[in-house]
Amino acid sequence: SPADTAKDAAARAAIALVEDGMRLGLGTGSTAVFMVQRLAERVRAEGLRLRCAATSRATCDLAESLGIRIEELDAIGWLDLTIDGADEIDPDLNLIKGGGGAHLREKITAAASDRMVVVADPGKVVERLGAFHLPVEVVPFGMETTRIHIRGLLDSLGLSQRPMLLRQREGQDFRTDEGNVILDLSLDEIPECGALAQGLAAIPGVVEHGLFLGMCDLALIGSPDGRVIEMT
Ligand code: DER
Repeated sequence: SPADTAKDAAARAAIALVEDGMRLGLGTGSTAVFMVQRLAERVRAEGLRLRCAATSRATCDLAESLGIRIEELDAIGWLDLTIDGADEIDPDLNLIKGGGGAHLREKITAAASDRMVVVADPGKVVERLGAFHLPVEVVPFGMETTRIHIRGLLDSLGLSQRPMLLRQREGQDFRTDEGNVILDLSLDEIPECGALAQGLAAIPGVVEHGLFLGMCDLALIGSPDGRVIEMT
């Protein structure tokens, strides 16, 4: 499909940045799948020696099935480059992530990297963040009280009455790799990303949110004709 061609083009451009001996963070999601596949091709073809950390069990399983050795992030200690997808990318390279439910490990991994490069198709590029739901990872213990605190924060930011949905998968509450649940906030737009991010981080029971502010260094936007636009 055109979107797949765009994702693969972005993935190939990102993998071209990989140098022998690099310590890499491997992202999660459908675009990251193309990235891992392209990385595996280079590893096989060139015998690249890499140390790779995965941002989800899904990415770990895929990478290992393709012959890429995966290590725990703490075994590597620090990364040169993390390559990951995004749900929304604004002109300042602020992101909404978490569509795949991996944003906690993704943010930890990106924060442990000298450089974060995002790979995406054109549909992810927006003028303002917020049309895509904002995922908030929450500890199940006392979740209803956490929802009350989040509701209070949204009210204080002029985002009252916005839907907040407990993410489901196959009729069950979705559980992250850490065993937490996710509340998806439908905000439409986010006037003050910084205030919302800080407010969410301060709520007991909130583990992580999908706002990645000031973390992305480069976004590679693939297009269906195979070209790639760089956003820096
Ligand atoms: O869950 C995530 O953060 C993913 O990276 C997501 O944001 C992008 O997934 P996609 O490449 O399948 O659109």
